[in-house]
Amino acid sequence: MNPKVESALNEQIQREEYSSRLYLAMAIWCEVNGYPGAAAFLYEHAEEERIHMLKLVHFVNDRGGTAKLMPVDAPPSDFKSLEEVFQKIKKHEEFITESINNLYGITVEEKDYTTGNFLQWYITEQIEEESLFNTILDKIKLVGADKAGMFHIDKELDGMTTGAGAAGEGN
Ligand code: OFO
Repeated sequence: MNPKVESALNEQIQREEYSSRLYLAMAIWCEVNGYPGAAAFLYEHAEEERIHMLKLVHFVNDRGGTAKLMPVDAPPSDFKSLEEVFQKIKKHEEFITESINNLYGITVEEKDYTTGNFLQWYITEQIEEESLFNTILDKIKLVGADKAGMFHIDKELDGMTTGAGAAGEGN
């Protein structure tokens, strides 16, 4: 595998791992601050980011490279509000989009069209994620400080989970 592409893919593996930890930290905050629906949604999203990471790991290994795990920073664990949580998610996803685009740019420079083709999935995924988080953030902003509205949004977020990444309850 092209060493420049391999190293850029490994950096992306680190970013996806960080994304997973960031959303896990946010899920924990939501769970202990009275937003069980948002918590379930974010626990599940943390799992999705782990899948994004694993897809990259397998791709690197299958193409003759070696996936490398790098140190991952501790994510923030305290937030002022649910709005701040989703604002930070939006910003983070914009950063990830930029990072995927840069990665794609490297594959073009290096004429590694196989990896470029593989990255199309991530490019599409980022469009979907940015749109999803923008929608959620718009709703949160609309509701503002209204407790009943916020309760409703939390329920709605709960309804958006599939149950695959649920926290699990009891034993
Ligand atoms: Fe949220 O898409 Fe991967 O990082």
